[in-house]
Amino acid sequence: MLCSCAVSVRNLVTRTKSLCGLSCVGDGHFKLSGRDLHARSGVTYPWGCRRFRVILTMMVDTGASAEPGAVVNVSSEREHVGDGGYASGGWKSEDGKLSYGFSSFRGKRASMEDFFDVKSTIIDGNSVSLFGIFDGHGGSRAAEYLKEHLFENLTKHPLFLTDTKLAISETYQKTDADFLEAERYTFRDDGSTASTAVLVGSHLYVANVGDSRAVVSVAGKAIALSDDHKPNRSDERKRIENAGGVVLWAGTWRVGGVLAMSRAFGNRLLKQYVVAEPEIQEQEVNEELEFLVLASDGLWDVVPNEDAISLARLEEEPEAAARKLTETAYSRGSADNITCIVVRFHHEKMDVDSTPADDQN
Ligand SMILES: *[C@@H]1O[C@H](CO)[C@@H](O)[C@H](O)[C@H]1NC(C)=O
Ligand SMILES: *[C@@H]1O[C@H](CO)[C@@H](O)[C@H](O)[C@H]1NC(C)=O
Ligand SMILES: *[C@@H]1O[C@H](CO)[C@@H](O)[C@H](O)[C@H]1NC(C)=O
Ligand SMILES: CC(=O)N[C@H]1CO[C@H](CO)[C@@H](O)[C@@H]1O
Repeated sequence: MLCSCAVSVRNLVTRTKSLCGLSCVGDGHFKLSGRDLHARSGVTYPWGCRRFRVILTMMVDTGASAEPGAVVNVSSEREHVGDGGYASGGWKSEDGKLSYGFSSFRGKRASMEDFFDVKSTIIDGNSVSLFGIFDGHGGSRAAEYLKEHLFENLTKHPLFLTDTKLAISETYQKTDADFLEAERYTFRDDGSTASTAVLVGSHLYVANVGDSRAVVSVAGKAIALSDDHKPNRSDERKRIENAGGVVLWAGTWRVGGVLAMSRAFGNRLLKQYVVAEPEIQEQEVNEELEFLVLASDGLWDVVPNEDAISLARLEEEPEAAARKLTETAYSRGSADNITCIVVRFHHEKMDVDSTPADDQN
């Protein structure tokens, strides 16, 4: 199953709605949904097909759900990462008000448990964009389930436009219950974080479960829009203890001495204590709001919020910013999965229409 393929693909333009099949044909040559894909000349890279597939699935899905024909970059330019690599891509909204980029780095360990999802759509005349990072633990099933279902179900919630916070909260918890039900007869106990940002018109809702994090740049200043769910947060410890649980030190603070976060999707065995109820913060998208960074703890463990904002600010394109962040986290020694999304808000575009023409300059 793990055939070795030397792969270096750039600028993979795809209109594929979903990834039906990726197969490895030979060095630098594979088939995707029956189409031949050849690695461009340049850097070649030994990637196991199965690993590559995980990353490619995320990317192709994301590119396609954002906009058919979106250009998605798959690149692997790091020479010194053993058999690792990273993937990135970007997209700009039709009205030019929003652009985003993502970057995902496999890290030093064996398998990828980070997933992400981006959707952009119009509901009853309102433009809606959704961004999410799902960092799995104990397996990738919970994170993958969230990617598949969370946003789909959220946008179908009857109160999505009128009471977005309630819709988010209910959908998070119902999706957790659905996942546990779907996994009922397995002997698995996968879990996942979810850090999501939902933009409805000019209102941003950031919801968090677990220790992925959302940070915005407001006039160059880093402001966290989520507070990590760590077991030693005093309110979280209290909640867990009130439910009959314990927080123990085992290398770090852990629920029941096991899990190093206090809320998560999945984690059936700790469910009484480790809930999927999100904390939600709101932010108006005004002139001062420059961009948003969502990332898994692979980034935040080694890159403080302020550094992330000042690094991302150096790059014009959100894809380049996302790549810079994952590269920095890697070079600072992060050994975990690193995935981040950078969303840039373009205010000039809004101004063009509302500012009277000034041709005397
Ligand atoms: C893809 O990568 C190329 C070269 O690295 C870059 O010029 C291009 O802008 C990237 N495309 C997107 C959509 O980010
Ligand atoms: C999501 O949608 C599916 C299919 O429409 C439904 O079965 C499921 O109960 C929904 N889950 C949530 C959390 O709304
Ligand atoms: C929780 O514990 C970690 C060490 O694992 C420490 O760095 C952090 O400051 C603690 N947080 C709180 C809120 O006590
Ligand atoms: C490639 C990589 O870093 N994989 C790791 C992703 O994170 C999970 C959970 O921390 C690890 O189990 C994987 O090995």
